[in-house]
Amino acid sequence: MNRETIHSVVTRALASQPITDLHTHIYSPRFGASPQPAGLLLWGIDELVTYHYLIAEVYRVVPASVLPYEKFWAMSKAAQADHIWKHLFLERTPVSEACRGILTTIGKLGLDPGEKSLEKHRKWFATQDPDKHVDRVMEIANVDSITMTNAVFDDRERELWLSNSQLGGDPRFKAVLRIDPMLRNWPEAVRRLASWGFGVREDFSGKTVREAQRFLGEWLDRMRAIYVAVSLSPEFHFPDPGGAPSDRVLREILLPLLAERGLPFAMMIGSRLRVNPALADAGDMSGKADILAVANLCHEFPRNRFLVTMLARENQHELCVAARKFGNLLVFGCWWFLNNPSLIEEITRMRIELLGTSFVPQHSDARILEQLLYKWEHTRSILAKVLAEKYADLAATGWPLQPSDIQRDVRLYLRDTFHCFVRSK
Ligand code: HDL
Ligand code: ZN
Repeated sequence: MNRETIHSVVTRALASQPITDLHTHIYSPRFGASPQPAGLLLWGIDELVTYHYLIAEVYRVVPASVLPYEKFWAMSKAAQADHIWKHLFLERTPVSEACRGILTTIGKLGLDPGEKSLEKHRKWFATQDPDKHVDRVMEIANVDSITMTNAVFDDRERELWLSNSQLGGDPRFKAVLRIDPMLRNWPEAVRRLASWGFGVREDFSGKTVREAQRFLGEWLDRMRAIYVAVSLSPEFHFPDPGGAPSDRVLREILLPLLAERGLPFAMMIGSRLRVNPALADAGDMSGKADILAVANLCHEFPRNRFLVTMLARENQHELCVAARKFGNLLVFGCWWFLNNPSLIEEITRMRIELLGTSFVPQHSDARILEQLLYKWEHTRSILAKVLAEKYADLAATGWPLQPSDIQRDVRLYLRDTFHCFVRSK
């Protein structure tokens, strides 16, 4: 196959391969849908345009000295969207990745990306039924399974699960137990668990380990969770030089339980939260983190499987090298501030060169349903470019590369490596 043929085979293989999206913040419509105030499924043009990435970007153009944060947050969702649309799309060129994503999404839905007013789009979305819309978006994006992020320490989410046992039954979605406070703020986690009737103490005395594992076990069962996840700060170390509680939570509570249940543990490392609290979800930053923590965990817990992504570009090469040392480490995604074409290209090229086919190139991290359309469209085109280049280099050695080889690899990259790692069928 010559370069042109390889590129078209790769492009077709990527387009036709259903994707299992291993990390998103999208919810099944069973959790309620916006604009219902308590609805957790976010969808529609106003949610898309007020994505926290765009709130951060509009505050670079209209600073808080002009529009105080509290005034913005007091605006209606539509008014916030109009503000963002005016400043980032009408008065400036929507050239950033998050802006371009909105236009890709609008186009993929068959609407006019050149439409200058949000009103027409609002009218179209108002005629959509959320549940059917989920099917349509998954079909267009060619995503066969959406992995949720189910934050058990979030009151709204926890109450919904306790009040509705059918919540986890939507076959299009899989649940993930997200437990950040247990590793980022143990005193707070102990307070919450104790208030829910679990006999835990900050000093780990008494029945703390057993009771914390009972808590985790109950939620793993209730959610039928396919893995447990946390986001960790750049200062995360294992073991922690200061003997942070996270050492004991990992060693005595979480990892033995996950090993026994055969479930992976996902660590998303490098998020420095709320450096600008007034921006809320848009106020987080990235930071270089300690790869040795990952290597130490993989080494000390060979019966556990670790899904890891890191937020700093500077950590990516070291993470690939660590993955070469530990088969129980699966590297995934170009997370958050790395989910941009220039960085997806750089990181994916590096990972293919160091890890071959044994990694998961991407997750969408989508928060709003329709973001699946642009996040996967943009990623597929970058993957096509990088994979075509790598296969052309391979073909140049005289290796008899076949289209079926490429299809098999693409299936591994976009679906099967993850399914095998979480042991789901
Ligand atoms: O902690 C996480 O899962 C991150 O992905 C955050 O949700 C972040 O705000 C985000 O949406 N990144 O894309
Ligand atoms: Zn996320």
